[in-house]
Amino acid sequence: MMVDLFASRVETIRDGVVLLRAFADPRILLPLIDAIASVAPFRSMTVPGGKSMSVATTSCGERGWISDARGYRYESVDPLTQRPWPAMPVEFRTLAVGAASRAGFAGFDPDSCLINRYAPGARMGAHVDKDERDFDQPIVSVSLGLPARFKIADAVIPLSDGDVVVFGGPARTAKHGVSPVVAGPLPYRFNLTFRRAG
Ligand code: MD3
Ligand code: FE
Repeated sequence: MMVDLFASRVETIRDGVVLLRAFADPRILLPLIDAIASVAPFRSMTVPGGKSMSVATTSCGERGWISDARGYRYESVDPLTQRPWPAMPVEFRTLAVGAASRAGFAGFDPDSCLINRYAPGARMGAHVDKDERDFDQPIVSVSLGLPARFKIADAVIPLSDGDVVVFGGPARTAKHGVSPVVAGPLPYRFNLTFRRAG
């Protein structure tokens, strides 16, 4: 077997959950998020029950995740602007494909990047991601800004600025959520979620 010089940077939390600490560079990613949000603004989506999410979202790539009174789905046109979602920056794609590959998922081909913005107090309740077509492709999550406590099944993963987590295999359909974000020296926590949706 080939010697993996970067093996110490890869931590397996449980089967299918791989953590890459400080894998992403916020100085590169945050200005790109601002550029995307200037075209497709952050908004609080309404969930089918009628409440609005505490997390503000936007998307880039071929497909964007949306929620409204009719349910959750992916669409190629942003319902807010009636325009296609902004293209996925090549820096985003390179990061996501590289992280997946480091975690053992060769050939990840994301067509969607959901951008979640958490102000202090915002949270994401426990749920399963099941609006995608192909559960063989992993999900790559990039945390930026304020830290957060990420919960998956019975595990809690503290995530900080620049941490990347890859979820695949048996973890792909696991229940997960994010505890309320605590105020700190930065205004927000951002999470980039790369998926193969279609
Ligand atoms: C584990 N977002 O947008 S990303 C979501 O931090 C979502 O904003 C969280 O859960 C956030 O759906 C977590 C990490 C994540 C995404 C999808 C998963 C973890 C997952 C699917 C299966 C298992
Ligand atoms: Fe999720």
